[in-house]
Parts: sequence; C-alpha cells; structure tokens
Amino acid sequence: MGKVNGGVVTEAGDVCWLRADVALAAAARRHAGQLARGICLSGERVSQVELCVTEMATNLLKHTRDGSLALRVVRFGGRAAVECLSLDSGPGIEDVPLALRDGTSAVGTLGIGMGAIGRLADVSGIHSLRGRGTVLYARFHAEDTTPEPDARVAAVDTGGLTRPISGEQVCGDTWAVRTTGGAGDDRLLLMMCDGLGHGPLAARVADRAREAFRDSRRPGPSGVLEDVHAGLRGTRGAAVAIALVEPAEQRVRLSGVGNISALVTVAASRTALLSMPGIVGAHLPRLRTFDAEFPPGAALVLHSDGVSDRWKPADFPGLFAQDPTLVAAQILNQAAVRRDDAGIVVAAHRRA
Ligand SMILES: [Mn+2]
Repeated sequence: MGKVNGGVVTEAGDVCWLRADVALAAAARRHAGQLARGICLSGERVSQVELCVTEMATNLLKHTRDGSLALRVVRFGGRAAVECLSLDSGPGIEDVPLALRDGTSAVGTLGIGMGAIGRLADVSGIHSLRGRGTVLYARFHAEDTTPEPDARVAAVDTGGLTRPISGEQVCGDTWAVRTTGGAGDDRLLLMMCDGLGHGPLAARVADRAREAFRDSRRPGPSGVLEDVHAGLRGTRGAAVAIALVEPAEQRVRLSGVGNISALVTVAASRTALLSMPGIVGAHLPRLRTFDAEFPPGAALVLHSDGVSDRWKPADFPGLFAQDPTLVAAQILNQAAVRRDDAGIVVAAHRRA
C-alpha cells in the first residue's frame, strides 16, 4: 500500500444491486460470472464465485424477510477483486458459528453452505444482529494469492459501499481512499461525497469528485477539499468531507462541507466531527478542520444523509472488529433510507 506514492488505495466503483426475488439466483450467477471473467479469474475460480452467490441468493430467498445482493469489482492499488455482499433485514442468525459449520447448509439439498463461502473466498466475513439482519461478505482476488504483504500489515484498513436511490442504476454518492504521497508515509486520505440530487447527473458529480481527490497534491484535508471544490465547479455541487487518518499520531483530522456525517468510535463511545454548511463546487464557506483521537481499535465512519445518523455504535455489538467493508455494509443495511442515494466509507485502526 505504501509503495504507490499518492496512489489510490481503493475507491467506489459500480455496484450491481439485486433485490431478492424469484430470479435472484440466476441473475446473481450471471452478473458475478461476468465480473469474475472481467478480471480474468480462472474458469474454476469463476465457478466458485458463482457457487458463492448462488448460496447467498438461496439463503436470502429461503430464510430472510427481505434482502439484496451487492456485486462489484474493487481495486486495491493495481489489484482487482470481485466482492459479493449479501444484506438482509432479518430475522438474523441465532448461532453464527453453527451456521458456518459444514453440513448445515441452509438450503438442505443444493447449497454448499455458508462455511464453504468462507473457505472458497480469499477474504470473507459475517455479522448478524438478531431480529435485525445479517451481512455476508466474500472477496475473490484476481491472482490466486493472499493480499500483498504491505496491505496486510497496514495499520489502517478501509472499505465502503454505495447504493443508489430506488429505481436508479447509478449513484451520486461516492467514496475514495488514497495515500498522502510522502515516502514511507502511512497516512491515508478518505473522501465521502454526496452529489446533489440523484441519477446520472449526480453520478457525474461523483466521478469528478473522485478525479479531483485523486489528483490533489495538497497536504491537509482542507486543501484537498478546496481542490475538490475547484474540480466540481460547473456541476450541481456536492456535500464532501475529507479525512486525514494519521495512525502514528493516533489522530483523525476532518474538513467537511455540507451534510456528511463523520464520527470516530472507540469501544462504543463516539466522537462526531462537524462539517460546515455550504455546497462544494458552488459555495465554499471558510473551512475548518476538526480532529479526534484515533487509537488502535478505533473506527472512522463517514456517510451521506442517505444513511440515517440516528444509529449508535452500541447497536452493533461485535461489528467494529470486522473488515471495514462488512462494517460499512451492515451500517448501510440497518440505517440507509430508500428515498436517497446512500454511501458510507470506514477506516479501522488495527490493533498491533
Ligand atoms: Mn443525499
């Protein structure tokens, strides 16, 4: 991760959302297979991705009230992976370790079982809240290897997720993570952006924001935000927050404009980081930077107003020790609204 100076660590891309209906398994197999072939997975690996989403789809249809699959390609530096996420709204899994054990496929006849998903995928996770819903996560890397050493020892892991408003395919909410550019520098910059409105015009704002964020060479969060402001001129504008995560200093600094929620949670306590009123790309107020402690074990969560800010870390026992992608997915699953684009990005400071 530190090898690429100022390089993108990971960022939002197209997410294929499939609601649970009778055609889910077939649609999921088709989309997941396309994504897997698109990043040149072997034929055997493509079949495993298809098996994984078939199991997820069948579980959703047989055992949950309502749910979706989210399928996408993610890139970490130069490496690609297919990610499969299953999100449902209950009833939740009573005994997760039991559900992961072999021979307890929820499907009974055709299924490979949830435990097999974990064995097939390079990275996987599950988080279940009784009565409220489960998120399952599986990632398949393009190369048949574990993540490169740099990424594995990195002090801070990140992940995010976006979901368009009902009825739209593209999303005006976006996120991105990159290194700061200094040699041997383990600091990260995160962006959460909510392009005003929704649909293709908002998605264009999101694209432009990621581009400006990627290209900015300013050192601090307010400088990067000014560059994103310049990049969004002439668009309908956005709410944007930029966070600088400094693991060695155990601090997060954030500069935001518009309605982006930002908080740091450590052991169920939470510290909110404020944004200023204004519209990035149209009217930038005098910027302020707020900071918070970010010790090992802490997580930084940034999300748009498509995710309700009424959720509390204490409502998610066990979640913040999980992969940041799973954290993002479960918060979105529990707190997102359907009447707006939703987007969330999470950075987790790993314990040594
Ligand atoms: Mn919004």
